[in-house]
Amino acid sequence: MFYKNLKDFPTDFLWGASTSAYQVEGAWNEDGKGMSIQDTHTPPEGITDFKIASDHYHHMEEDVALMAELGLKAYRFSISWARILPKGRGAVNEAGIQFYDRLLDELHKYSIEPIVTMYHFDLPLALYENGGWENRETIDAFEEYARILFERFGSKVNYWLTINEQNVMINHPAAMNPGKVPNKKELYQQCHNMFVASAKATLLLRKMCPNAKIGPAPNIIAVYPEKCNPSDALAADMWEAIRCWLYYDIAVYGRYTPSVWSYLTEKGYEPEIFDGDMDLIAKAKPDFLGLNYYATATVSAPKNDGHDCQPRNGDQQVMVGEEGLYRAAQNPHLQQTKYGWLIDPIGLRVTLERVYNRYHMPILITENGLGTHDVLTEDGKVHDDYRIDYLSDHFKQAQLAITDGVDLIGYCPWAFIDLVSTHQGYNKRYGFVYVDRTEDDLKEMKRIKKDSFDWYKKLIEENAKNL
Ligand code: BGP
Repeated sequence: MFYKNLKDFPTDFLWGASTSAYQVEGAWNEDGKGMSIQDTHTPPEGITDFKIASDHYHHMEEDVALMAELGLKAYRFSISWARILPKGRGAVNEAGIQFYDRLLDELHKYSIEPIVTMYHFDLPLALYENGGWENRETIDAFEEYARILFERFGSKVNYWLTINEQNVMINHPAAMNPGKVPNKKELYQQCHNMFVASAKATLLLRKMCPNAKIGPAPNIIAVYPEKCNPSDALAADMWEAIRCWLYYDIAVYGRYTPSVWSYLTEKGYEPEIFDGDMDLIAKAKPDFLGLNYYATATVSAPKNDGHDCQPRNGDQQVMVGEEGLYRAAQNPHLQQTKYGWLIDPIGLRVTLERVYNRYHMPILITENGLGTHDVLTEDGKVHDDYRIDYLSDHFKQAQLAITDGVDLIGYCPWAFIDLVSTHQGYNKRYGFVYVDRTEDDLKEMKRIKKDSFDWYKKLIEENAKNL
């Protein structure tokens, strides 16, 4: 639909930016922090690990001052579970609590709304070694961890996100399982246990911080059938149900998506569900839906020739197929980033529409951005006009979605500052702020505002009036 007049972004719109603990903090073994599974990561030759990252742990005040200069209304970050509970449960690390306390105080000083992810890919190693998410004890550990977060930080946080990209952890498990990659049956048990853990945390928040809001943050993207033949459409529906709807249906409707449950039982992947699990899940309705969006997917009907699965690298945006269900297809209408991620601003509008029409709940975009090489030029600047184009194209589509009637409450591009990519090291940059380091030379980690910083600052000041 084309409009003569677009609706404005709401005046209290949460213009934000995102990071996650293991990708930005560094200080991996300092001040009592325990190890997380990310600390065991051995990257390919020439690519950095997560140990120093952007050293935000030691630059926190400087970084928050930059957020204030950028004019951020909100900052989405994650708390490192192993910094709070070095063994995943049990003794609390007070130094870890103090770090996040100081961070929250700094944010409040500048009236920046914290949006806190409780768990972003960095399961404490001790829990992983005890069976990880397949072991129901991890549900109890998550509830204990949630209790500590709400007790210690509840008075300072209005927005919580339970688990980042649970669907990516299940569908692209290699990066999240340093040992053996689990099979699908094991993965869906992990998945179910995460659903129960999120529900318990949500119910706990209702008791402990009744005014705070909480929601999930899966990676949700629209899918297109490759052609208009009905079998491609059916394959796309199935892909969307398995890859996306399951994660919101559990959160919002408190039940497994029927076609996904049929798929799980048919394949023998269905999880063991304990008495009371589904009641808990049904009671724990979120307040809003977090949504990470980078690119859309395209699928065709399966060919059942043993090649439907086509596994590629562990990159979460690279489509995978599934034997007998759907097959990854190319979309010739879309450009790609240097890293092969499709660029599809209209797909964001399609995604927001589909989500809103299905759930009628406020949506918060918790991630979206362009990962690419940036060049620090001789004038000491980073001229990232390509990032400005990317974000501006996506913001325009978000505004169209608002005009369509979608209740979009905020937009947190990935990322506030350069940080270590989950799969591709430090050269793949996303930030508004450049960090002067390379894969193997940490230099002084100087913070440098990119051109996109000035552009976003103005956009926030004007509430995107001149998009
Ligand atoms: C999302 C993750 C982020 C971040 C982002 C970019 O899936 O939630 O943690 O990594 O993708 O991905 P990458 O770092 O692989 O470029």
